[in-house]
Parts: sequence; C-alpha cells; structure tokens
Amino acid sequence: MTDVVRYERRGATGVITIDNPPVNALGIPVRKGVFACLDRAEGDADVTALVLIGAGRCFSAGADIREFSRPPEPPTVREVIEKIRDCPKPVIAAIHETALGGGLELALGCDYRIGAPSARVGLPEVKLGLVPGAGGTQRLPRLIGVGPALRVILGGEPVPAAEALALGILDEVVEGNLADGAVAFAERVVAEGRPAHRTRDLEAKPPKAPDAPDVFDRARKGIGRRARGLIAPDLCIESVENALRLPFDEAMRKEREFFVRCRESDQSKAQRHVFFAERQAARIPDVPADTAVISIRRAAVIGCGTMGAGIAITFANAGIPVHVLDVSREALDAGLGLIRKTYAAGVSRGRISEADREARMDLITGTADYAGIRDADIVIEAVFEEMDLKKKVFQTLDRVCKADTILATNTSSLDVNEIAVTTARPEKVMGTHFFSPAHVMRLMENVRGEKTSKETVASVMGLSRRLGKIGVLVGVCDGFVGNRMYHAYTREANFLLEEGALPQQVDKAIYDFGFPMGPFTTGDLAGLDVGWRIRQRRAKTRDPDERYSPIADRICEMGRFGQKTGAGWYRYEKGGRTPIPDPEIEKLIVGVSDELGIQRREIGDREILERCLYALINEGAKILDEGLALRAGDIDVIWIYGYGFPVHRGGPLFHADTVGANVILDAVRRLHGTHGAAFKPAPLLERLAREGRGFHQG
Ligand code: 3H9
Repeated sequence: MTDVVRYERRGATGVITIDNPPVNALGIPVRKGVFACLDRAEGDADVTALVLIGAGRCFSAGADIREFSRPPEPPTVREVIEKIRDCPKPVIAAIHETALGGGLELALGCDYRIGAPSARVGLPEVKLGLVPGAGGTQRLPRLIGVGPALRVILGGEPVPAAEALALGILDEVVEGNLADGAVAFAERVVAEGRPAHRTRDLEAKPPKAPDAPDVFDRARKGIGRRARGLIAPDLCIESVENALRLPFDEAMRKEREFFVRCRESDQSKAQRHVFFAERQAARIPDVPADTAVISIRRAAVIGCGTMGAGIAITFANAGIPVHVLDVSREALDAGLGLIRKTYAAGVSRGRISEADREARMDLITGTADYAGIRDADIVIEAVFEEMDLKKKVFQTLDRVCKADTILATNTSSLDVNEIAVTTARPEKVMGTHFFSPAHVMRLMENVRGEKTSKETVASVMGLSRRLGKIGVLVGVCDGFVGNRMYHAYTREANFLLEEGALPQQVDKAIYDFGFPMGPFTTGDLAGLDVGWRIRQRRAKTRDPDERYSPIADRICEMGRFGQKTGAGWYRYEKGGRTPIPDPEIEKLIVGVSDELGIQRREIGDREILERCLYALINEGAKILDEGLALRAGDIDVIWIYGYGFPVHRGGPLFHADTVGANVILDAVRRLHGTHGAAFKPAPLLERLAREGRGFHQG
C-alpha cells in the first residue's frame, strides 16, 4: 500500500506487514500505509481477521524519534490505533524481537498479541525523557494491572516473551514461523467466534499485593535519586494513576498533554540527542563500515588489579574467552579472587544465575607466563600507570603474540604513540580506555595513535559494541578527551576551596545540577593516590607561573587516600561510605588560603557551577578544535557514560548550546580576567558566539 507497508491475503486473513528498515519506526509513510491497509481490509468482505506483523529485524521500535522536532502529521499513531479499535474484524499483532514504545502501543491497541520466543516488549519512553504518548499508560495497566505496568513504564527495559506471556501482555508465544502461527491464531479466533477484545474496554486493574495499597507512593519513592530533577518519571506515574481515577478518554487526553509537555522540554531534547549521539559515535568518517576487521575470538588482559579484573569480566560476560596474565603469582591469585567475588555478588543479588557464573568463570584462565597468551587476537594491557613498565610489556607482547594480534593499552593518560613505537607493529597498537568499574561503566575511550591502521580502529570499535560498551574514538593528548576535561573541572573545584568554598558545598552544587556526586566525593571513591602520583611525576615539567593548588597533595601526604583509607576529602565511619565533612580538612583548607594570602569570601552555587562547568566546556571546545574528538556529540557521550554528566542535560556541549555560546563566552572572558590562563577562551567558542551557532548546529 506504500513502499513500507504491504498487504496480502492468506485465506480469509488479511496480513499487514510493516517493512521500514532498519527498525520499522512508525514514521509518516508507515502510519499512512497501515491506515490504508486497515481501510482496504475492512472493505474486503472475504477477510474475517487481520494480522499486523513486522518484516526484518523487529516488529517496531516505536515512533520515529526524528519526527519529534517537527509538527506531527496525520494520521498519528493514536489515530492508527483508533482505526484498529473501530475495525469490525479482530486484529492480531504478531511480534518478533522488539516491540517498543509506540510499537508496543500499536500492539496493545490490537485485540490480541502473539509473540515469537525472541519477542521483547517495552515502553522505553522514559529513557528519552517522555511519557508513552499513544495510550501505553492507559492500556498497559488495564491489561496487566497498575503495579506491573508501573514497573514496565518506569524501568523502560524490554520484557522478554516468557515474562510478557506470564504478565498477560502476550496472549500466546508461538514457536516456528510467526506469520503462519499468527494466521492460524486469527483463524482460531474467528472459528471460536471470540468477541472483540479491546484493551480500552477493560477496567484498569487496581493494585494487588505486594503493590497494594500505596503503589503510587512507593513508585515515587522508588524512582527517588535516579529520577532527581527529571520531569518524565513523575508524569508517567501520574498518568498511570489516571487510569484508575479517570474515564479512558479523559485519561488519554491527559496522557497526550503530558507527552507533549515532555516532548517539548529541554530534558527530552537532551535525551533524544544522546540517543542519536551514542549511535553516531560508532561512525568514523575515514573508516567505512565495510572495512576489514580482525576477528576477535580470544582475548588476553595483562595485569590483574581492579581494572584488569573488571576488563576480564567484561570479555567473559560477552562470551569471549580471556586469559588473565600477571607475572606475580600473588597478584594473579588476588585478581582471580576478585573476579570470583564479583560474580558471587552478582549471583547473590540475583543479577546472574549460578549456571551463568560457572560458564563465565570457565571462559577466564589465569596465567603467569606470556607464552600462555600467544593465541589471543587482542591483548589489553592494564598494568600500573608507568611509561617504562608499559613499554617493557609491549615489547614482550610484540615478541610473543602472533603477527596480527592487536595490542591495546588501558592507559588513562600516557602517550599511546610513544608506546606504539616500541613495537614492530605500531599500526596494531591502540588505546582502549575503560572506566572503573570496567564491567559496569559503559564507556570505552578508544585512542587512535598516529600509526593505528583503519583495520585496527574498525576492529576495536566493533569489539566495543560486542562488549556492550559505547566506544568513542579519540586522539592522543594528555588525558585524552575525558580526563583532560576532568582535569580542567577539578582544577577549578580546588581553586574554589582556596578562595572560600568547602568540599561539601562544591559537591552539593554539582550534585544538585544532576551529577550523581560532586568532584570531591568522586575523588574519595576513586582513590586519591593515583592522581597524586601523576602530579608528582609532572611536577618537574609544571610551569612555575601556572596557578597550582596544593590542597589535594597535602591531603595525600596525610595518608588520606579516600574511602579505602577511611578518610580523604571527607572522613568515613568504619566500613561506611557516607562522606562526613571533616573539621580537620576545613582547617587545612583555611590554612592554605592563609599561606597563599587569599582572602576567603562567600562563594555561591552559581559561581561554583560557572567555574566548574564552563572550564569543562571551554576545554571541550579546545579539544574539538584540535580534532581530538570527532564531534561535539562524542564529547557529550564520553561525559555522560564515563563521568556521570546528567543525561537530561545532554552532555557538556549540548548543555552549552542550551545556555548559548555567547553567554558562556561572556562568562569565560570575565573569568579569564579574574582567574587567568585556565579560562583563556577556546577559539571555537569565540567563533560559535560570533556566528550565533551552537556546538551541534552547522
Ligand atoms: C515513542 O514511541 C513515543 C510513543 O509513545 C508515542 C508516539 C505518539 N526512531 O539502536 P540501533 C535508528 S518514542 C528513529 O543501532 P540495535 C537508530 O538511530 C520511541 N530511529 O540498533 C539507528 O540509526 P542509524 C520509543 C530509530 O539493533 C538504527 O535505527 N522507542 C529508532 O542496537 C538502528 O538502531 C525507543 O526508544 C526510532 N524509534 O537496537 C526504541 N530506533 O543506523 C529506540 C532506532 O542511522 N530504539 N532507530 O544509526 C532502540 O532501543 C534500539 O534501536 C533497538 C534496536 C533496540 C530497537
């Protein structure tokens, strides 16, 4: 009926197939096509029932998110669903793989839903800063009850077929050919004379134990910290609440109002930006998608500390066999012990089954001998952050590994080019910067050296995806993209302490902005000693005229390395993780201000945010201009997935666009006047302000 929707007859059943690659998004041509097919089937006297099915990868990934920035064009998804409602013949949705968002809402508008065992259904709108907008908050509670519906809507995660069947989202799971199964199901419905089965006509099911009686209060509390500052989760709850207290049509009107409010909000715009930026990051302009890649069947990790262990778990979780090498038998045993402990915690929290734990542990082999890793297709070095040590490891790897093995380093700051040239295969050397804990954090900063080949880049970027990570390609500079920006951000945080603020005040302002924690709490969690060692190494090359805050060094000199030593920027109760402001640190900070002759003053939250965030943005602009990141969106993705930048603000450079380049430049110039070199305006920021553009426009 249109290029993307087909109609055919199979006996007395009309089959409508959505075929809109890659994910059958419900854009205008699809909506028009389904609408027209429904018209045709209604008028066909020989058709007794209809099947709605998707071709290709999935049933449907929902509304076409790209259309949200344009005025809606009829028929809307809701109007298509109303057309199904008014259809005098039963309509059966047949789902394979994913039915998400508007895709599931379309299926909920049908009389019955059957699924292949691969089916996964969900309403992920909340992850885009949205409320489901085509009846999801009304039909789902009617079908499965408000408690389970709230869990599906607020979690945003897809529900697998078996669970969807148990909940009542699916009426049947069909093995074998889905289209055949759907036609047979349709014929059965007609033969049995089953009446129309419209979800809208059902009563919303009030909460039952264990959700009763205060399911909504508990949902609000449950989303707590996770939903801090977000508008969509609360509106999702209110909309589901409306399913119980308002007539269907009125609750639907409200749902639409909430959806539009969210769609137009900066928050949803930011979250939609992140959705696309995340996918865009996988594209490397000079490395075409069909570039030959090295097939990675087996990996090795060198160094079995916290990082090495986390990386090994990441490989095993993705089903890739991995050797873990540590030349010290003791360190190896400790590392393997850490891996076992991590998996045991996963089992006890119900995240993985015993069988999975066994299978994954079986993929990990420890060795103290380089000969044992000869067959690896990629080796990731995660030894101590020392250039000489890393060079030695790479020379050994170059000698023992087969010729096409990729040699990667997990360094967070050292020069990948310098490491690469110590080998006879610099084209196969790259940085793979994981973030701690490596098996949890989704970011991988993939560092391309001067000599890294396109094949190596394509292989490592592909590997990131296989590992379930978001790989972002960056160039070589001190700290790469993420840590170089982090340095600019924490440097300002430290200067603020010298000028009058306290750690808890800075942390609160950053937390209130939406980060999971401020820089000092983060420092205590990550450990302060690594940064201290890096600073000591750099001390000789530091420009003596450059402003330098000694506070962090003094804290380390006291043996306070953060949570692991029970004290850092804060103090901690024995075994506790709650940072407690420490008068001793306040005394130290005030003492440093005195020493430096700085008159302490009242510092407000606004200044804290400007100083920390604008330093971050200014540095990001320099990095972009220097070509060390491919796009502004890549920097946003790095900061969201590696550093906890609030997703509803879209990352530092998206946030900069919402504030305006000219506003930020004015502030940066003012700060440059008072706080010196660190705020030297980035030329790119100046250009954007002059041209009235943003980082993401043009
Ligand atoms: C909604 O439905 C609102 C309704 O309540 C109300 C309506 C009135 N639109 O992720 P992939 C693109 S809101 C447009 O790499 P995978 C994606 O950008 C929507 N484009 O594949 C990529 O393009 P490119 C609620 C979309 O196999 C390509 O498809 N739905 C959409 O790893 C492949 O994507 C969601 O939030 C879309 N809806 O994962 C689901 N979806 O190749 C969003 C994907 O140019 N989608 N694209 O980079 C997903 O979660 C995943 O894409 C999915 C497949 C799991 C489906």
